[in-house]
Amino acid sequence: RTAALIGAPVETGASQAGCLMGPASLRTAGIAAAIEELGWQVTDLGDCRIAPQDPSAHANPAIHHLPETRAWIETLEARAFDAAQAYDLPIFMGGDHSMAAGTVPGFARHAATLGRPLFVLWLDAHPDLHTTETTLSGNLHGTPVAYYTGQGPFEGYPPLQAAVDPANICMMGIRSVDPAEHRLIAELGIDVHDMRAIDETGVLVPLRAFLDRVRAADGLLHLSFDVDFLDPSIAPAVGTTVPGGATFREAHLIMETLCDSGLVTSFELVELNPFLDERGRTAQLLCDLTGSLMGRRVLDRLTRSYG
Ligand code: DIR
Ligand code: MN
Ligand code: MN
Ligand code: MN
Repeated sequence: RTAALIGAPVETGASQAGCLMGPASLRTAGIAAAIEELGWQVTDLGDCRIAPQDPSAHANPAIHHLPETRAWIETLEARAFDAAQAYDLPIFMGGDHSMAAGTVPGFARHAATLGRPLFVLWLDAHPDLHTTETTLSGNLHGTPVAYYTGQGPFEGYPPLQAAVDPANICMMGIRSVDPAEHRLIAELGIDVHDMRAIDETGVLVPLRAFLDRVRAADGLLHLSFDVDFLDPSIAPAVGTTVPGGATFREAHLIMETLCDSGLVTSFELVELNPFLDERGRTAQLLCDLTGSLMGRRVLDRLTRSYG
């Protein structure tokens, strides 16, 4: 099986600098070797880049770095589409979450060429469901889900290439939602499992139900992993920490279960800010989680005897 590593040094969607270093930190933590060790054939395609952009104004004065975001979306949409044709598992190393406004539509366009739907598992403290009209912070990493499900208006963004059906999204770990996002969750009927729901049922009940839906629809599955999904006590290197996140074992169990399902066709690690890390600790954890997603197991359980 073939995997591609693609760096997306995007930080213009976040409030503070540092995500630019995310791909370098993941490489330093040994992400390529961790995957190769599991029998994958790994190609590191290097980092994507955009040309310098001229500033532009938007009716919403909070918004910053709109031309850069637009350029990243166009670049990453094309890179995701191409990588999905050429590799079994493209892995985008972010970069703040505004990059998903490019990667997800690129993978959705690829799925459409196969006549199959794209599903998205969104692991995040936030639903990222703002439009350019509703964002209060102006940080465009809060907008990708609204964009790729075809909401609007999105003045200043490129025309959406391929949309994801909101019914094909599952969100887990959510614990910080703005009022406009709350309204959109209800309107679109997105399958959201907030931290209270996870406390009540654990991660496997909603995850298995979602994977059954992906399998039944013969869907492709993209995993978007925001570092702030994790509890800040184990993953401090993110600009928007929110208390009460997923534990070490909850996160590994999700990755292990996804691995067993064989359904994941693309993956992105986003919002790692190495400037905020503690001696590479968060980057190392992300490499280990990637290992669990791609086949690492400490002990092979005797699955058969447990039935
Ligand atoms: C907040 C925070 N909803 C915003 N969003 C973040 O700025 O729109 N997303 N941090 O990852
Ligand atoms: Mn996010
Ligand atoms: Mn987040
Ligand atoms: Mn559900």
